[in-house]
Amino acid sequence: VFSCALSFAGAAAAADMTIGFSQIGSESGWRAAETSVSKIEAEKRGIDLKIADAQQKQENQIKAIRSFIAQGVDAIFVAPVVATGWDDVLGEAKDAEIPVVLLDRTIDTKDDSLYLTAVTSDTVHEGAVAGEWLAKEVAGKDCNVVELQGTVGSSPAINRKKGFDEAIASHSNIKLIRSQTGDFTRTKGKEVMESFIKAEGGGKNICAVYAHNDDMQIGAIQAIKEAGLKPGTDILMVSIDAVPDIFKAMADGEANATVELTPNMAGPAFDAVAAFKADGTVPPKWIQTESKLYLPDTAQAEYEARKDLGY
Ligand code: GYE
Repeated sequence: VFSCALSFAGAAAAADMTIGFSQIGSESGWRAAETSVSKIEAEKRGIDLKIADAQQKQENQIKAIRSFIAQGVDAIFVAPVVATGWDDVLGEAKDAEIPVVLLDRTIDTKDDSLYLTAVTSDTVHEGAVAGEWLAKEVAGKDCNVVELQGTVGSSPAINRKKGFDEAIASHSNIKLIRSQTGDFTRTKGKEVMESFIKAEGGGKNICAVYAHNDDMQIGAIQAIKEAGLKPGTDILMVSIDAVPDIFKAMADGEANATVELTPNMAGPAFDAVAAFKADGTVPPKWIQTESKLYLPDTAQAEYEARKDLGY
């Protein structure tokens, strides 16, 4: 009876809430899906969701948060483009007694009272899953890896690098020979991969590509094919996000592994805020989402399951 009353109270509290969402932009298919899923989840709960697109600029996110504070919204969601520089503006939200929830990325702060909870995956673990998959796949054979990093200074880029580095550290046959940011976009991912290919004997010296997201990996696949090589066989391809197009590439034999990142971060965030508003239920500081490894054997089914989710 208690949990039913709680969810009923939570639902009632949600129905008349207005929430401001400072979204990074639409740098990747995954981000576009997060935005479309957050609208669906808000609709389900009768929440008025106001989304501000920052075009990947922190100053635009800070402006949007200040505008949400001025509007007196019930809560503020932030997907922080970079990890630093949030204490002042989140302090202003705290002074206005507006709860803040972090989505899909975290911030560097000494004061975790600046946010109610963070709904994210374990991005260090994601990097480790990718590294462990590669180590198993090459089974002791020498392998030169190149890395396409996410947005400089963002928590997923920092953590996915950390996790991968730690996972391959005990495998002396795997060497990370080049690493550069592709800013989580297909265009930059392709450009950087083209430069890696040029610098590494036309790509012959490259055994694998580890990309911090599938969108950069899809750009890398195009670059590798244009260089006359076969991604997925000449060069192993492992990345993160589990977007439909990486499953298409897998089904075509052009990618080998991806790690799940659900686009539904907003659903749990809405529920945490509603419960907090209804009766002060304080959520855990971290609501963790799953990071499952996907391989080509289920690619077609996973593509079908995701293709209409707004990626
Ligand atoms: O992997 C990428 C997006 O913050 C974890 O941001 C998220 C990342 C995701 O650009 O596609």
